[in-house]
Amino acid sequence: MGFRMGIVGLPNVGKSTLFNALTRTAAAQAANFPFCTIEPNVGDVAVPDPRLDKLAEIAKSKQIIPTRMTFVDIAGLVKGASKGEGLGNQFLANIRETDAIAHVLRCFEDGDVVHVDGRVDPVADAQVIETELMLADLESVEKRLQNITRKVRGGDKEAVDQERLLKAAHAMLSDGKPARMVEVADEDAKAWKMLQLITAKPVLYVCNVEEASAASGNEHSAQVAEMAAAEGNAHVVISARIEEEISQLDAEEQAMFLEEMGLEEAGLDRLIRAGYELLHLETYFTVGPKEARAWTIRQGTLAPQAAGVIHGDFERGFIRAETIAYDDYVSLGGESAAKEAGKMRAEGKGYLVKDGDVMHFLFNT
Ligand SMILES: Nc1nc2c(ncn2[C@@H]2O[C@H](COP(=O)(O)OP(=O)(O)O)[C@@H](O)[C@H]2O)c(=O)[nH]1
Ligand SMILES: [Mg+2]
Repeated sequence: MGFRMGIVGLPNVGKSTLFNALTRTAAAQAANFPFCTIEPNVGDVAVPDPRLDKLAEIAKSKQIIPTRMTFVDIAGLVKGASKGEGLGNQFLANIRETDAIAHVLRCFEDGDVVHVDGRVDPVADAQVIETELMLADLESVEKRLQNITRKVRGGDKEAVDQERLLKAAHAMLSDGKPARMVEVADEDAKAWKMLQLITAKPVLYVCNVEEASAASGNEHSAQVAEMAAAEGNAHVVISARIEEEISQLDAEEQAMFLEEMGLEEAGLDRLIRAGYELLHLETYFTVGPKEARAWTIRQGTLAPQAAGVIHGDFERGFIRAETIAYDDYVSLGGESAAKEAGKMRAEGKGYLVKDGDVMHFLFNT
């Protein structure tokens, strides 16, 4: 189903450095994966998951296929972008198509790299970008409110619902607040998402710090952490420079380098995982001698829809799922042992798939 994360931020904050590191690492890891088409600013990235390696080891799977996320490097966001400055409308269209936003903030001091406003102040930068995005949303909401009036007068039920949501967004945005602060009822969730408001998307702040602060952050990233917490958004601390260097090393060199820098894992792994959490995504696995594979679903997905991620036929002809929890699979040492121990469950259409489930689907064709 393809989850997309848009990388935004002011110019010169390290977006492209980060994007290139992400995709280069992914390309290196993915040498034996067939789908790694990478457009200049769109990259497919494997989601790191040690559980998958563990399952493959137990099942002696020939191939390991991680699940993937897409990152888009969105350039051209500057003050005035909502009025068409910078790349203007083109970048706005790019952002609308994403599921979440990774907002890169410059938290490093470096006299050689010009800051557009001549100072390092990530909280102020965040506000500049957020303001542009809110203005862009406000404009699109106003346009749509105008376009919809005739249908509303005609009594079109869908249009009436849409107008109600647009008005709620309009009130919030006019108040200088992002659309994500609108409380949306469950039954409106779908229509709300269809509005594709940029400031309704969840945000992950990415604090780009200098190399020496990669492990512990600095005073700038601390301010961002405070802001993110107050807003209910997430944040990660990363050094794009370090990630760039790491992306050029092989696995063994990477491990040594990380230890030297006092880091437990590459920042990119943390970033990808944070994106995964932000989007409320979960993973289930299919495991056999041929391949061990991870699949992405949203939290709260039922078994037939989870099966549908593999193939539409699996969902349409769904009969049942044979399921083993990850911990059972690992502690008992594989599928047949789990089955003997009575840990392989037969689950029907109403089963809520859990993160880490090892699944086998039975279906009619
Ligand atoms: N010192 C330092 N420079 C960085 C860091 N990240 C990016 N840069 C530099 O900042 C400049 C702009 O980076 P770029 O990734 O092109 O920024 P973008 O405009 O946001 O895409 C480049 O010269 C990078 O080498 C960092 O962590 N530390
Ligand atoms: Mg760039």
